[in-house]
Amino acid sequence: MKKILAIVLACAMLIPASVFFALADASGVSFGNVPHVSDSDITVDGNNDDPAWANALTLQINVLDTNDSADPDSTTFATGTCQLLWSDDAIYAFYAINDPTIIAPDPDNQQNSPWMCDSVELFLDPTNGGTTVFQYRVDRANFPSFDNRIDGVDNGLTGPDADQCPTVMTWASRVDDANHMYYVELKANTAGISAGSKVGLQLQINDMVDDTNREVVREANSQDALSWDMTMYDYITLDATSAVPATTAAPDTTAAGGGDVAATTAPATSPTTGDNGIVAIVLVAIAALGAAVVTGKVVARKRG
Ligand SMILES: [Ca+2]
Ligand SMILES: [Ca+2]
Repeated sequence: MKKILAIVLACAMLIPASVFFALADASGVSFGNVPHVSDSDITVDGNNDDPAWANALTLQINVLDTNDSADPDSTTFATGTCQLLWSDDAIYAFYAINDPTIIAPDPDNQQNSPWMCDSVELFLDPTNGGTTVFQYRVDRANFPSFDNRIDGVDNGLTGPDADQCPTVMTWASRVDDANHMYYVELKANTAGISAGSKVGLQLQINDMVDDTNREVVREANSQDALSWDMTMYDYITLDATSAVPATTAAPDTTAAGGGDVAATTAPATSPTTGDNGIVAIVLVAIAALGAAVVTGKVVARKRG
């Protein structure tokens, strides 16, 4: 028995570290819990003043992608936040982006290479399975585009000329050029999700710094996953807790026939952040066991 164990361990030591991470890829670690809304709670108008937004999970987008950026040493690039909510058939995202270089989107780029426009992207893997991902993009001029990988197959870019974006998303952007800000509110139709679902997630800012050069900025994640590295995504957890603040009527202390009854709002339970460290340790342990008998696969990367 000891001899068999020694052989197994010896074989495991010969397996490159990348294989361990490839095996750990499929599940990732949690960005945190996302609270629930009804579709009627959110008006997609480019403003996050719907009350539920106050209780959304908020992630920072502030890590420069040094592989895809024109200047991987840049220290001045767009950064921002993304708030997240979910309903029974969609993921909602609200982006607030500070972009120091205001570049009007080029119409040809919008149609053919929309990632070369100041824009935000949301990548969703509804099953966190690492093979099927939906990409939703809106630029600062409110131009949408959509792409996907179904079982790893690229089905091509969808833009408004194809009149297909409204079938998969609802979007609205708002620009505040005076403060170098723009905002995008997005409803990304996402079939099959329910409370408890783990949804693979990637966030991206495309920051044009001039007409032809782009900086790419993403959220911090456990494996430095980039846009289409879907086997390496971390995930959000969909929580049944309502994001809508409960409204309670204040007691009427005035005499009969008296004044107005004021309504007050109580905050819903704040979303919690997952314990990435513990999960990562468990995943690495599981991957190490699996690595002895399973070989990793090479994932082709395509940037967009
Ligand atoms: Ca709104
Ligand atoms: Ca820019």
